[in-house]
Amino acid sequence: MCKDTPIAATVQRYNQSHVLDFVDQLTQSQCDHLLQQLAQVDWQQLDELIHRCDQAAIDWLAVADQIQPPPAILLDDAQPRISPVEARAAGEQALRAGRVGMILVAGGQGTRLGFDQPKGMFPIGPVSGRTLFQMHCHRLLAVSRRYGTQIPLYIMTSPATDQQTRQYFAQHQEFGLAQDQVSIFCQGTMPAVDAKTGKVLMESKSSLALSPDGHGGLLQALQRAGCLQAAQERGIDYLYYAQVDNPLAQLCDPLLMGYHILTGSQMTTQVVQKRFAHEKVGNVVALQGRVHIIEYSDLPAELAERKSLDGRLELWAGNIAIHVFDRQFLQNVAASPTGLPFHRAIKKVAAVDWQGCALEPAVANALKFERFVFDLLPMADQAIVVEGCSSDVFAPLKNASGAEVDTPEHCQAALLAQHRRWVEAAGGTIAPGVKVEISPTWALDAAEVAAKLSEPVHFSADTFLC
Ligand code: UD2
Repeated sequence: MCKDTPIAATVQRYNQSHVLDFVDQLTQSQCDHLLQQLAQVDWQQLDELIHRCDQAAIDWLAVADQIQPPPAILLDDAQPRISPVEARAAGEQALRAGRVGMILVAGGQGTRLGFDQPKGMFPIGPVSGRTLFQMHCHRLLAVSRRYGTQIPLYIMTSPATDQQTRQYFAQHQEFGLAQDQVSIFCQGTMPAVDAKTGKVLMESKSSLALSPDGHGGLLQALQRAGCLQAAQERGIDYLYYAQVDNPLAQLCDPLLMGYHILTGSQMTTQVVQKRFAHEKVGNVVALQGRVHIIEYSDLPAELAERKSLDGRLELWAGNIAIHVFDRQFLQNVAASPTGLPFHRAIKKVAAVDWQGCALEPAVANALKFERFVFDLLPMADQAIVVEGCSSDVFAPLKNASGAEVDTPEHCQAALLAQHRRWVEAAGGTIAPGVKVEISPTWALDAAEVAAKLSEPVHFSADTFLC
């Protein structure tokens, strides 16, 4: 039944007929499930990826002498080309005019975190226990209220996180956002293939081993879900982008928006000073007049450790995955024939062997294919880089408690430190060891805390201001 279908001829053409080896043992529904998966694969594209060298791979060592730090708008610019006051005003004007939308990528599973639900559902609020999703939604609600507009929120999930994320938002009535303000859409997947033979791996006799196609899958997913068209019809010209795992991300920050607008940038990237040479972040660099991001795993040691005359890292700009896009730029790339290049990664993927027996690989056995959103940077004719203050914009949640960096404890400490700074700057005091957590719906920034704390307040017990 499955073997005499058009897909059988296609998989045969690409020497992948083994995917149908078990069909005689499948029920009709299992067969339909497998056929549906096979029909969604772009077999020509996959064949090219298997047999051609990595499209996205640049030999960074070969161009090392051309790689420089990116031209950036720095925090300590004595004579900035664009005044922060002007930039903030331009960003606020765009927000008030309803020209800004928000993209949150939340397809990653919390594998490194040891959390078996979507990472956005991880409770991180130091006093409140609010989840990452709640914190981002409260911030967006606060920004929307401040500028008198409904900022649309586009949340990208993956097959592993989609259903639970939708249920979570429905259960919590979108955390106070309007229902039509939140669009949840699922990213695409790519088959994993055997690293030695190039054969597509089967997760079971009736299912391919599919993986999310990377956060760069955002473009096709936005396009497929109609979100780019809907954003255009809604008058959205700019799309702010952040990862769900960073609760310090200043969503829709008017200052960053303003720099993006006043420079005519198509893609703007917020960076922070790297903490050390081999920090696990992308490195934002300039190469032949374009901005690129070299992932930490691809950065040659000599480049990572290169120092400037003042002794600081020459490649200082760490990618914190906060971007601002021109909506039109995304539409142009999404409409282009090739779109973003695929990166190949060799990873462990559980599969079944030719007899259908489960294989638990002891070593990395498979090639996975992912797109990275930051590959949009070199495609932008005009891209700018803006430095942010790490303690105010970056505290990613990556690892389980006990790891050296980016654990829930690190994240919570950064949140509490920021709120402590805001309270003390407003003349308040917090007893040592006492936790004060501030919801964005109570105060979005230091200025709003100062306005709220009209007289000095002393906090002697853990407090959640909301
Ligand atoms: C990412 C960046 C790194 C730095 C760091 C900052 C890459 C490859 N590296 O490292 O340069 O900016 O973040 O925290 O991006 N995601 C999806 N779908 C996918 C894959 C990822 O939605 O298919 C989301 C995921 O939910 C997470 C984010 O993208 O929020 C980053 O995912 P990652 O774990 O692949 O990248 P990471 O954290 O190692």
